[in-house]
Amino acid sequence: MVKVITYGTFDLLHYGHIRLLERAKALGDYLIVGVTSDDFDRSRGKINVQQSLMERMEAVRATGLADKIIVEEYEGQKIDDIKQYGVDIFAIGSDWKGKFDYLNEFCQVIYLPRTQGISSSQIRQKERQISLGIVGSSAFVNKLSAECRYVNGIRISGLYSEMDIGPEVDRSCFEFVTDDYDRLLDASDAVYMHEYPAAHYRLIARALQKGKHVICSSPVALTRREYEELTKMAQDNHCVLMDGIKTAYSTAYQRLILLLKSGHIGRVVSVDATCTSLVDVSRIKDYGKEWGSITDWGPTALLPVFQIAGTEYRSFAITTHRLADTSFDTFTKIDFTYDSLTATIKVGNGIKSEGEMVVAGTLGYIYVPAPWWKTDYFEIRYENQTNNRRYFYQLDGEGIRYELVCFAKAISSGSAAPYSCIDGKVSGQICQVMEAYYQNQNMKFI
Ligand code: C2G
Repeated sequence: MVKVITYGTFDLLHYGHIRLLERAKALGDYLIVGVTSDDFDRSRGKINVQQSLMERMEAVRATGLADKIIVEEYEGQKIDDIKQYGVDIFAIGSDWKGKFDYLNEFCQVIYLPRTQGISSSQIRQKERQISLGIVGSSAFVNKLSAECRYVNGIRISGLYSEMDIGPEVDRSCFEFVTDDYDRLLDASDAVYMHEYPAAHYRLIARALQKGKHVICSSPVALTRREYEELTKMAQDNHCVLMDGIKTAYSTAYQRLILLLKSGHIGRVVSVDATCTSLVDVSRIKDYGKEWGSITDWGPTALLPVFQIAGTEYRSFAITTHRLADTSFDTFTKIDFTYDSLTATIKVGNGIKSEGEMVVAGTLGYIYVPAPWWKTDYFEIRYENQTNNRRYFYQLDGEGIRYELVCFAKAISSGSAAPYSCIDGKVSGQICQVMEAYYQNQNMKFI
């Protein structure tokens, strides 16, 4: 019996895929099809895949051409599979010509001509493009427009800000730059909000009232009540409102949360997260329009606290240092006490510290080195060091790219919940901490 193997993502299965499978099958008597896992696709930069692994496997099964379907999960798996299943022929489309010659050592390699005129990318692009307006004035805007290029279905429209748009912003990425917010909204289906936090509520409310979807660099609002109003407004207007914390979308961070939930370090007893950056505080002019430590870094540092320890803390205490006569905090520390664990965040804009995260448990601890909020790597460490484990994952575009993919999918499906990596409870609690901070609750000044 001649065994043939082929691999692919098979997203939105089309005529080109089916022809490939038919020809591969005709090369032998038994066809094995390896369908790539979501993680493997992500790690090789394929982030726009629309269907889940289960859906893609089901589509391949429904062709009736595969005698066996397996999942392709890691680099180098092809050699293992060929040996394990006693494969005689490896077949793949001619777009891969030469790339798999190294498999000749294990079986015959055949490149089959690719079917012209059809591809998953074309099918995906035919879906309606989301026109995304950007609100912001800092260099982050450049990162955002660069990342949008990797995301199918999103096209950037204009740029608007209430602040001075600095020379560091590349205006050529936008169709237009305007000081008229309504013009931006009218030209867009959705907006990415990266404006100073005190403006969020007003600007988001206006966008939602006009039926525009919003993703906002956290915090979404500066009080719990405002956050809840915006959530309700989004529901009433059938709009997606997503909290933008890029760390939540990084694979390493997501795996870390799953490992914790499956008890790898026992019961969690403490979460400590530090995020700082050096900014030139002497340049801060308009204090009401700044991202202080608490608004700039607070949401990122609070993310693991609320996702790991939950949002039901018993008490909290804030220690902060503000620039004289301003509400701009250069450093803030918040301690949370829960029934059976403790959590601390330290954030700074204008000071520098080690930006690491440690989650301690009854069996061991998780250590994420600086800068933990954009890490591709973490360790689980135990008393007996020989049991330590290291985890590496691909991180492209600091997580912004994945965040945008999820936002686009949420808009197409009409619901944020299945795609947002941040629960509404966590976003609401972040806004509540902002409120506590600006009301000087449980606050000590240093
Ligand atoms: N294909 C084709 N004609 C097309 C489109 C795709 O013959 N118009 C072939 C591809 O060459 C590939 C298979 O169909 O052999 C699956 O294509 P994709 O789903 O795009 O998967 P791909 O990214 O090529 O994955 O490690 C190798 C990968 O697993 C192959």
